[in-house]
Amino acid sequence: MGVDRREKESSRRLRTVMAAGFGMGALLQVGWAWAGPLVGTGSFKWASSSQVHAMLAKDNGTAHGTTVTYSGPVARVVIEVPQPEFPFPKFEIDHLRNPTLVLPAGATIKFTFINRIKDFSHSFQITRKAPPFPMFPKIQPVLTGTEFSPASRNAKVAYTNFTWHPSAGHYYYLCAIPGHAKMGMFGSIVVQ
Ligand SMILES: [Cu+2]
Repeated sequence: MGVDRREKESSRRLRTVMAAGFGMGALLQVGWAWAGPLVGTGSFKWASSSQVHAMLAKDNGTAHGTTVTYSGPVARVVIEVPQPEFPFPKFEIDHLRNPTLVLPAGATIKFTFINRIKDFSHSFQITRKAPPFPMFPKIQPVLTGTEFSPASRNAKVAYTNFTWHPSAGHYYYLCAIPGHAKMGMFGSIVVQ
């Protein structure tokens, strides 16, 4: 396939994504059914900003430099896609942008994923595949995490919860919306 044709193909796919909206989320998930828990787009709930504030306070990691370290049998990892998105969308955990997470092997990891962005979806997936990620990341998630979130609307913010029981190893988290991981919306996870 020539470069021109690849570009046409990729812009065609992008238009399809724009047209399909949440449908694309379902499509991307078809091959991922074997992976960990999946939170469907329709399973997101709505929180007020004071509820979000309370959720963020439940994160029990310790931030240091560019790393957030968790210990104990239950790690509570609260992931936020904060406003503003400019210049690029990002994840924020414990006030750090796309930090490396250090998690205890065998622990119960309780994730809360919050999308504060109006008019735009994001997702959260965990994979062993390392960056760089292309426009359409072809990953085999070890934890499917979320489908594309609803955008937040009016004063309400979309959020959801899911759980992971990781074994030791090196993983990455990323947003599966086309282009987001390519622009840097990802981070590392070390389970030890
Ligand atoms: Cu995203």
